[in-house]
Amino acid sequence: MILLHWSDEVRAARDADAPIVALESTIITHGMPYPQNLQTARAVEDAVRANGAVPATIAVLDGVLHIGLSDAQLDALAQTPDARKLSRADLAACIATGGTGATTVSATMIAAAHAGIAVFATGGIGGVHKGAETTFDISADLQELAQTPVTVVCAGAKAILDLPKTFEVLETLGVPVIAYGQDVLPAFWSTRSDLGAPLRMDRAAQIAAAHRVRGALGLPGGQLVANPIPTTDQISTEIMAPLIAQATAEAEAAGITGKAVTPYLLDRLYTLTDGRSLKANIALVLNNARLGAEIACCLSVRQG
Ligand code: PSU
Ligand code: MN
Repeated sequence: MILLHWSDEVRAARDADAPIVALESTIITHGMPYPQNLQTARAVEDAVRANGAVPATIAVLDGVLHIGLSDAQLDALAQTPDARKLSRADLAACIATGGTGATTVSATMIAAAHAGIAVFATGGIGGVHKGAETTFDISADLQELAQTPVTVVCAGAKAILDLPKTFEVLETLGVPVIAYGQDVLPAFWSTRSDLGAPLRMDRAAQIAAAHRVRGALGLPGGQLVANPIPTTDQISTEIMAPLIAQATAEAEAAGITGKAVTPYLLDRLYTLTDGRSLKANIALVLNNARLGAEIACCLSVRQG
């Protein structure tokens, strides 16, 4: 059974033990409109390369799990909005039935770990949705962080979520949450939330070292690195909070549930902010790609 297909660039990096950074594809198909999604995907790959690592964008195309996409494949995927949105629950089924799907954080972590890639950069992870006490809507991303040994670089949990509950669950699951260079957790579009960071690290080498120690201790699960959006690109929580409340109320009134919730909210916020939320989203993903590459470079240095 052929499960994995490696792109030439990623295979060469793997064979040379060069640093690799995994990238997800749901952000391309369900997180941003075309053509900004394609431009961003390319720019993110270039940001990884510019910082000394090789990007491996992950997706399932016609039943094959791709570790690294060609530019033509990236282009085609960016124009396949009906690609499935794959998490741990449906990754195998999509491969088995010859389907095409984009990988969320959980499915990308599984693919990365399977391929031996330790670092993964994205925008924001999924988490506990507002109102989860009645809907039970909690992203599979959180459980994945508890069981799959990949260091995930994000800009915090998406601020459409209930951030206090999201970080409580991560604490319960024993997931290290590391704020990069500051004492508070970032809030995706904004550099700061009002939540203190459980851990703080100021250098990529420290994050890589912690990843290694977890491996040496035989701990399952990954690390979550919360890297604040660059200040010049942020949108303050004062501006975002009422718009998020409005989008959330609209989603509820429209009866949006399950996998459709996150894409619906992101799309509404794009409109409500006149495109500013997308600009910020692009800036923070690029920023995470750079830090992911730095961490991957630290990890690929042989230990004596
Ligand atoms: N971050 C973004 N845009 C996105 C996502 C994350 O900036 O579209 C995606 C990720 O793939 C994440 C998913 O895993 O949203 C979470 O979806 P859900 O809330 O349905 O678990
Ligand atoms: Mn959900």
